[in-house]
Amino acid sequence: MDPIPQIYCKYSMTPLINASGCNCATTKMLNELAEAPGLCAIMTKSATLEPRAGNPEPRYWEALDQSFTINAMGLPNCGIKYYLDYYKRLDGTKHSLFISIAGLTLEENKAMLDIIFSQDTEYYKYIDAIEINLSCPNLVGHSQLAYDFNDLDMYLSELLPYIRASQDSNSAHHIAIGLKLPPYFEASQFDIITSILKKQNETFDQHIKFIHCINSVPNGLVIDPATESPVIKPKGGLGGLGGSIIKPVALANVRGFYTRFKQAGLEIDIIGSGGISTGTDVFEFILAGAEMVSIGSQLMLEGPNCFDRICTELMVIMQEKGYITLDAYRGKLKD
Ligand code: RRO
Repeated sequence: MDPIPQIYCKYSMTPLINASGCNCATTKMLNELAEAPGLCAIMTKSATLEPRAGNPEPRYWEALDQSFTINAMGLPNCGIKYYLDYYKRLDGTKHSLFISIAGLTLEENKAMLDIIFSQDTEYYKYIDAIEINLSCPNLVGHSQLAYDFNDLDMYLSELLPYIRASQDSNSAHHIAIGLKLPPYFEASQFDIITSILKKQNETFDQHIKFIHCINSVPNGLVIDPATESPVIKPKGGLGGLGGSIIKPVALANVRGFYTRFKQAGLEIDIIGSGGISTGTDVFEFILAGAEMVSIGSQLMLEGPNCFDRICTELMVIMQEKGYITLDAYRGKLKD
């Protein structure tokens, strides 16, 4: 089985998935994704054990020129069972089904995994991948685990064997396990994360199959000069930035990990995310080394029709360049 489950989609050369948090929190939104052409996989809003209302509004804002978004949603979601029940109802879909989990503690993530792998409900039979979100930037009183390298290492050392044991007891090894990471900026940060992932995968039998990078660029501040106040309410106006302005950071993260994983002999796929709004953007992310790409802000700005348009644009640029498959140019960024 491929590390990231790949299934038939209308444009089999274009592995597009929605970014968690974007148009994927409710049944209505997920249905829109399931019906959207050009999408080969679906991701849920990051789930917690119980439903959460999230931060006070306004908590999301779009720049007039659509060049960026800022959000401090605070993990509003319908609770893990809601999303698992939805996927159970979608049984037989042509999409790969990814569930994102973002427990506020290790124990909460374990409790959600218990539900996923429960013998009673057999939810694990209906999902293809679990993405563990270690990078929510907007939780008051919580820092991002993925920026604290010691804690991250210890956390994974406890969580990965727990998942493996649950998978073993259900023969559910087909479920790919991945991590949603925040943007990193220093070469040393990429080196440390790579060595943590290498150690974890050597210890736990290549258990991490993919990383998804980048989550929004944390703690931006957008001010409305007319009202002389931030455009969003939570956290004194601080929120995660998305959209075109973060694309160079996202590309650098994909490239930074792709080259290091190759050097380290690490077989971990990369889902690229951050500022993708055109087929050319997708082309650049694949060139940098992405296996799949996710669309976040553009999905919010344009709606689920964006996938079809982006796929068509990607096909055009590939035809112009004479590429028939993504593999033909994946990771082959020239010096
Ligand atoms: O809900 C959010 O505020 C949120 C999450 Br969990 C995340 O992972 N990334 C983001 O930009 N917002």
